Amino acid sequence: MDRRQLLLASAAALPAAAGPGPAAAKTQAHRAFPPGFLWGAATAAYQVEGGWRDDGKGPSIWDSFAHTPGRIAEGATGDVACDSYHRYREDAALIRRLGLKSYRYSLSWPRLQPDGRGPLNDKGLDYYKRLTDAVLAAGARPSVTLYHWDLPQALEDQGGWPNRDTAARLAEYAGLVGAALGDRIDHWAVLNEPKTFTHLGYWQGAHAPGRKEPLAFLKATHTANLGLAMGYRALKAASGRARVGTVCDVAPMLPRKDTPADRAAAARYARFLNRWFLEPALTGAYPRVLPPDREKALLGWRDGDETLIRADLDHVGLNYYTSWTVADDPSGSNGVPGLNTLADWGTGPHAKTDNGWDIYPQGFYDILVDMHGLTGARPIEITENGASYNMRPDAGHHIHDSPRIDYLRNHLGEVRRAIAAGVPIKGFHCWSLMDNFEWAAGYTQRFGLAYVDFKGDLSRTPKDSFLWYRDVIARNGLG
Ligand code: IFM
Repeated sequence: MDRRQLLLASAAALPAAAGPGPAAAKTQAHRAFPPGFLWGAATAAYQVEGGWRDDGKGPSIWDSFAHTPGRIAEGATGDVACDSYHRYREDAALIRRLGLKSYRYSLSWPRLQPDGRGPLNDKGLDYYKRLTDAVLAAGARPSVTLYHWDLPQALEDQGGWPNRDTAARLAEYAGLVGAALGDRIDHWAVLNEPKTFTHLGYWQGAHAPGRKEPLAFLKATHTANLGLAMGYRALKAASGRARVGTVCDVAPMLPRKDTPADRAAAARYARFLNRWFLEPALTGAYPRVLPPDREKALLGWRDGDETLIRADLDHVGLNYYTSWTVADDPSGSNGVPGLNTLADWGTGPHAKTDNGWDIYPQGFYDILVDMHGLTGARPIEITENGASYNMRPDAGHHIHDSPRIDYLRNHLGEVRRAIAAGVPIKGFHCWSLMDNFEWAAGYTQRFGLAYVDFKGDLSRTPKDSFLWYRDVIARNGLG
């Protein structure tokens, strides 16, 4: 038995949360999920770890961005965040209490490679060994993302994602980490939401590194796709049992008006958002968005990239929150040649979450069925789904977040429907295990199942949604 099997076996000996009795199980059968469904929750390194300069960690673009006045709501930073770097055992206790079957987290690249190249930082590595062992001991499968947006600042200083060399750096990092942690971790994703970190980081400037350069942004998307495929190969070469995929955020694109022009714009934007970071790996080519005669130059495509960019991904992670509305914009004001759209995130006619995102569960089903057409028989996991609701503790220190329960119940219902329609969905990860640093919104938006007392002692308190989700997991279905 290797270390991972040993830890999982001892976790299996723990008392399980009570499941439903036989009568209840019968009436709930129609809401049951497939046996072995991987119920999970997710976090990401910069959003929870803190310890931003501990034990030799180098600065990331998010350290630099958050330390720049005016970038983050209320001047917040991830310097401390949930302090998971020191309190990961408390996180593991939440995992155990929920009965999670899978815990998705990310590795901080600059904690492991402070300058983005060269040998791994032993102390950083030691942290991820301890964290992973705690996750395994809590009974959950580690599901680990290599890159969730915290690029080493040293690599940004050399051009960042628009610089093609960043793909080679990512592959080096992937290989070293795969060799060092492959005894504990099987399930890997190379990237989290390449659409968001390239769009917001290099095109819109709202996220680190805060650049607004549409042409550099297009090159960044190509480097990310090369990095995915090269990182995939490096991980597999380093660890024979690694199952490697990637995580994409996807959304239905709704035409602003029911006109042929807006419908065509929505279809274009769908190719650019939902497929741009999967089709190159799976087919060796980009979906048609850019003018064909300029595509290679705009992306920095070189001969041979059609081979280099391919990766037969073992699984695909999809994140879903809300929908977009898209209008045709022949003026091309967004700066991306051929895209010709105006697009708004989170908009629509439905009720909103506390951060203003439209609640549209039906769109989840629609996009899952749509993406299945591209990903085929590959297992899909929902790697993120959840909602921001900012309820505070009441006098008895209870957090009554019933809107989050409604959100999750309705979205899980759509996942269940997609499974019944034949989409091979193997797991679901709630975003997030606990409240954390919500990027440009700082600590103003709470997505957690557990409340974190950011202004006090950083204690984690299960919300009503936590207890509800624990019961869903215990009965393997919606009640
Ligand atoms: O917090 C983020 C996460 O890092 C990536 N997906 C969306 C979440 C909510 O905005």
